[in-house]
Amino acid sequence: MELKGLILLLVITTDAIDHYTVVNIYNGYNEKKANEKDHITTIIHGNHPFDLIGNLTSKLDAYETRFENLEDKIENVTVKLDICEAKLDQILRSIDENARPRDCNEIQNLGYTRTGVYTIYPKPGVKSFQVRCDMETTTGGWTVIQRRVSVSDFYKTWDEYKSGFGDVNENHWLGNQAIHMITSQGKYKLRVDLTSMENENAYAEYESFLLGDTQSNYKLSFGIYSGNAGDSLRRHNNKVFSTKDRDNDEDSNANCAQSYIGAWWYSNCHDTNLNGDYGNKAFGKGPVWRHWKGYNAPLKATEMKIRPM
Ligand SMILES: [Ca+2]
Repeated sequence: MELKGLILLLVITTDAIDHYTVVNIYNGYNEKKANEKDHITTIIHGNHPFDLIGNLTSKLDAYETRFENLEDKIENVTVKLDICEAKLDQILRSIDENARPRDCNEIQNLGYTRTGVYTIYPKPGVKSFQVRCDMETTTGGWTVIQRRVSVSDFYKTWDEYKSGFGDVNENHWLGNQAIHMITSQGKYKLRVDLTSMENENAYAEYESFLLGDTQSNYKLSFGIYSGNAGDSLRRHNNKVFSTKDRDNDEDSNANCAQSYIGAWWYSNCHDTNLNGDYGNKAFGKGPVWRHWKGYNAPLKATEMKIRPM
């Protein structure tokens, strides 16, 4: 009775409160509640902490597999790059070797058949230099180390003989340093071509021709002789180089280089003096080859040349 009376009183007195407002408030409350319920359901059933860990683990597994695959791929690429690098290296080396002949024999092997001046590269890291290549005598491929074909001054100093002098195409000494470098890169033979004032020719060849380094004073060594000029160089085997300003010879009383106006591997002087005074007919002073024309017959032309054995 009392409740009915209250409601009636409310309906009568609160004319301002709309029926629909009450309904809306009620519906809103229900809706909110349902949403919260859904939310809680989602938390409990959909994203349960164990499910989250499971999901993460399987995702990590997948990533691990992908990383492993990537690792394999990188390894494959690395191996392929290594192979490419090795091939490139090989190609570069062969280009290098072909483009950088070490002596006239290698120039000949590249197909050059004309006698003349060429550039050789005897040692990596050492500056290239020009040489005269004799492509005609016997097999060709000779690197000329000494040449005299006309009046020429060969009475030079130690340093000049060390680094070489003259015109590579004409009268010249290639240089003890260069001869040392070339002959220490393989086994070489020496050939000496001689022309007399009467235009006769003779030659001498020596196996295993080698010039030592500067510390050895460019010590000369060689093996078996062959030829028709006679074995005049034999006396100079295992001797060291002397010049007018550097007496390394076996003559304790004099400097053979000064006595015979030359520079050579003198012992107690010589049996041949190819760097002697051009045209000089005095005993042993000219460019002579004792066993062919004797001490008093300076030669018109001389050429010393080397090639691999
Ligand atoms: Ca001496």
